Amino acid sequence: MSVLTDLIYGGSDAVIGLTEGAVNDAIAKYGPDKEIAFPDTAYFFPTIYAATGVKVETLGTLPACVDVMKSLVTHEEDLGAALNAGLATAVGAEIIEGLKYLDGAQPYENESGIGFVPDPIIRSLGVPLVTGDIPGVAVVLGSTDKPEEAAAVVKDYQDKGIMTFLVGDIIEQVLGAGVKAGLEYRVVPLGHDVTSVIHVVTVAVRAALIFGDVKPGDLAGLLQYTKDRVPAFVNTFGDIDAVVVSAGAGAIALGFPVVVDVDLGENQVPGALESVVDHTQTSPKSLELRNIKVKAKAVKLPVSFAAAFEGEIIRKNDTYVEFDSDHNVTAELVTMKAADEVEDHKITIDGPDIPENAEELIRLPLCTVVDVAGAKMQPDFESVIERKIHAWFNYIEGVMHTGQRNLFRIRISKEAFAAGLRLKDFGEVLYGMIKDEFGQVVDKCQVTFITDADKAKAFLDDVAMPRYRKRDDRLANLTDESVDEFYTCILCQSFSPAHCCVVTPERLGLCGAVSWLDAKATFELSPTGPSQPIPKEGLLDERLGKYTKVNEVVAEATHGAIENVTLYSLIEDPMTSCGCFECICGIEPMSNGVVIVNREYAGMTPTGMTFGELASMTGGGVQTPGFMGHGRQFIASKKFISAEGGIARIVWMPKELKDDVATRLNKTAKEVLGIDNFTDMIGDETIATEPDELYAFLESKGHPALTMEPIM
Ligand code: SF4
Ligand code: NI
Ligand code: CU1
Repeated sequence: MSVLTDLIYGGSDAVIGLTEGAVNDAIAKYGPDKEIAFPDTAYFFPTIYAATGVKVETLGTLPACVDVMKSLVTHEEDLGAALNAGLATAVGAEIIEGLKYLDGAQPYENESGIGFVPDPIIRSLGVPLVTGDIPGVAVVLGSTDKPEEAAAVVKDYQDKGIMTFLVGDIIEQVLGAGVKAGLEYRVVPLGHDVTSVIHVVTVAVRAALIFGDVKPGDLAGLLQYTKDRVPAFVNTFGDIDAVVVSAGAGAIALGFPVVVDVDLGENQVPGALESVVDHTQTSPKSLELRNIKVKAKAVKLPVSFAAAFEGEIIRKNDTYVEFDSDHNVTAELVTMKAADEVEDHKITIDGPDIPENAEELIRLPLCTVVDVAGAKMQPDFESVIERKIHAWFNYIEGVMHTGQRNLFRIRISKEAFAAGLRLKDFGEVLYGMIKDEFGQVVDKCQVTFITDADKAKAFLDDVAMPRYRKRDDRLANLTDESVDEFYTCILCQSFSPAHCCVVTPERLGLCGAVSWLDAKATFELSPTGPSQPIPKEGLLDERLGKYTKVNEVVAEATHGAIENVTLYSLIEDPMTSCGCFECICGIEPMSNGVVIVNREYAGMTPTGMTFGELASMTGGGVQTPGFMGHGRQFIASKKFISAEGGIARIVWMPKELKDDVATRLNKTAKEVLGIDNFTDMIGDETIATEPDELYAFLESKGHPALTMEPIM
């Protein structure tokens, strides 16, 4: 036997032994009927479920799973057989980790890792993954005597937006060397035991089930999906033992290359298992092996500038300067100008710059004024560009931006200011990113920061507010009837190969990130890109929103997977879902209406299903009548399931969602139903989570759904 296969089998045998022992102990202690589950997932033990179709719900199911593990370990010499043994190790790791959650235990609570990643987080990663905002997923495990070098590798991934999961003592080593960690920084400690590496494997496995419509039990389909569509790879630091090698074999079976920092000599498997002893080459080699391409940065700053810093929070005590609308005039405005009115790359500060050496928190007014000119620029694209300011400023390490237009807050941390970050750098960010992302329509771009209080006030009143109002009027009049074309969006096909969103003025993409204006701009920026126009032709049924042309274009975009799709129905050929939807709506039969649940809500709903369970009813680009993913914005739309009676069908939402959409939803309800404060009639978790309680509440409020014709 080769050293490599020897190690793999040795590791698998060890893990089988551990797993069998742990299962037997647990059954002896709790009995075979004891329920077992990972937190907040609709996919049971995901690896076992995806690979075999078996739903692990009680301890009694596990001995058969151990038998499957054993059957995978043949001790045959060839590499393919050894990789199967690696899969057995993954199954064993899943069982060992799953047993830690017995009795509702939170095994990672007092550890520096997070353990099992709940379904909603995976769904929330859909959009950043498809847009390349997260270009890849790194698993870094082991222990090193060169913490600085390991930290440099992880920092490099962070700088590139790669999501990095840490396993083992490397967690403290990398964090100790100053890397900021947490989901919001895209550096996520999983746990200390090697088996916790399964928590990233189940993310990949669930991506196949959620987005890829891979059927449970289709092992070949699963392995093909993870190999082709999950851009993950593994780096190990320090000595590797049999269990690590065997887990690595599991990763290779899933299509994830493994780079180790010890010299394996002739035991390397080119493209799958390679030695890189020089840590400066770990990242480049890993990216090369997984074919991950990272775009060169459009901006250079004294601090990091990366999507990984988007979620960073700056606390008040750490803030050097704050621009916020509670204390001062603020505005952000992108305006289209004539070419001769714009001087390319001019950055001006009109008023005082941020004072140096301040002892106390500084507050200043700020109007961020961006003028753009270009032959192909359109006024409709102003707001599309303007909304990106939020993300771009957040990419700056040590900067937090919330809000938009005249209501926002920007904080610059003391650390970032000390590192040399100044207002003019914000101008470089805007200039660089606008040219990078909107270069097709923007030929010239200039930026002015108004910090003088009087001038800022004048700008807000005389220029910005009238412009915002004009745009709002345009949006209010932008209906599905008022335009000549809709747009497709197939960005999510990289994960969900058969999915296509149809984006209309009144129905944005289900991820909530793509409005009709966005899709239109995307088409202008890249005419052969993910958004294509659909001429509004061949109306077949107005109530359903059914068009010959929509069907044709969607059939083409999904390679024939979907041939009929309606824009406004939940029941008849509803739009497909990829998996990254902000909300899911589903029928609640007793009250003859629908519940809408947002991804963030972890509790129970009156349908007897959680968000994750409802969400698992659809996805992967399939149509499931009665279940539909959609954006938050869509809830207040006159087109929301209008074929079934529209918003009058909404009987329940989590409170946070209800409050969030209340103003707009109530406005629509007043207009179309003649009802004041409609949201007061809608249940939430503080009112009812059981269907009969909900029914009683709705009855007491006279909710319209109760007297409408049967929904199905
Ligand atoms: Fe994905 Fe649809 Fe959003 Fe496009 S609009 S990114 S396809 S969810
Ligand atoms: Ni520790
Ligand atoms: Cu999606």
